Amino acid sequence: MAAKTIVVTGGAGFIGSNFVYYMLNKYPDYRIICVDCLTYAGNIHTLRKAKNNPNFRFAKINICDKPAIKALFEEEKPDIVVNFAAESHVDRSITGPEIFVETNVRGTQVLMEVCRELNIPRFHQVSTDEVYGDLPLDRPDLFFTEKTPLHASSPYSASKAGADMLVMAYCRTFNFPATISRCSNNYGPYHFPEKLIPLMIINALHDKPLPVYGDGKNVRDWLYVEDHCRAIDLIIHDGKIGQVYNVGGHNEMANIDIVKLICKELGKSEDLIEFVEDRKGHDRRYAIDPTFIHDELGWLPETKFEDGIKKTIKWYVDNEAWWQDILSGNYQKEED
Ligand code: NAD
Ligand code: TDX
Repeated sequence: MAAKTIVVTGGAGFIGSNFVYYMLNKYPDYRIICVDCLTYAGNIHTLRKAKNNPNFRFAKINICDKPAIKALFEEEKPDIVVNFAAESHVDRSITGPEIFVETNVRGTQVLMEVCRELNIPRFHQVSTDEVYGDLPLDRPDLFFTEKTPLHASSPYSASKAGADMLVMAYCRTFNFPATISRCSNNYGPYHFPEKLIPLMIINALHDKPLPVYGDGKNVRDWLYVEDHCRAIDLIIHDGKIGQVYNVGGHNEMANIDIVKLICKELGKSEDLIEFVEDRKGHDRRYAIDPTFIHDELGWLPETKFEDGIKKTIKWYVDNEAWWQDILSGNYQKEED
């Protein structure tokens, strides 16, 4: 396969950084350019090992900054742009929705506009199953397919749905060469400790309360982050232009069961669990039907939840320096 140059936006965040490492490892002759403006969710230290690789470049740029994006793309002439950059935390979208519209909607539009002006051959939008809204708990037979109508519940998911609509509109109106993936909840290394799994691991390690929203029965469909990276790799190489791909692994778990499992794995008492006020508009259940990506691209998840959660807990135990830096705020200091 001919060597390619790939721009990865949001590559200093959770999934983006995993994708940077996945691609550098799998394609040693590809050039990987990470574009990230390092918001509170971006951590340059996460990319420390990538920075030693001569095929890797980090560019501190906001995806809404069109002149800067255009100058970079003119210089690097990417074959593919993969857009992970986003505000990603639902709770923050409830307390401060504005930045979600700016980054998730306008940022995506800026990237597509520059790609169009420079005839970049391929754009991939990393989206989420949350654009479909939620499913009831008493209908385990229902799943999200690519044909499920968009029905977002939170400002976060509405902003991601807005971006998806723009991508589809660019495909239809301008023959823009894009694909979209809508993935379920990811977990694994480098997950920012405001999200359920890393927050619970770190709080449990500190014997601090484990705040479970509402009744704890909300269900998420968990996918090990490397399986998501592999799906995107397949889509950008073999996917069909204009196509949406749902990505998920039939790993449905209630929040409370995950928290109990983390307590068990770490030898902590379930007495740490505290039921707290529910999230506003809290989606009840997400569940992806991954038949299409399996049939079209042969994708299947490889990591079972029982194994992935053990690996993830071990990673947090072994990499305390990574998350202590986040808790102390040191991670926002520039790399030495
Ligand atoms: P994250 O919050 O961990 O990382 C986001 C990254 O984007 C950070 O490095 C941040 O600095 C960067 N960023 C934010 N605004 C930017 C801007 N204006 N310009 C440049 N960089 C900017 O997010 P994540 O969990 O890794 O999610 C990545 C993508 O995957 C998002 O688009 C998200 O919607 C999607 N997604 C996430 C999940 C999940 O479970 N985490 C599931 C499905 C889809
Ligand atoms: O302290 C908590 N207590 C709790 O009960 C937190 C942070 C969360 N929760 C619940 C809310 C959700 O039902 O756990 C579940 C998972 O919460 P998050 O980790 O915040 O993830 P979620 O809201 O499901 O969204 C995630 O998956 C889809 C990502 O953050 C999104 O970016 C992605 O699109």
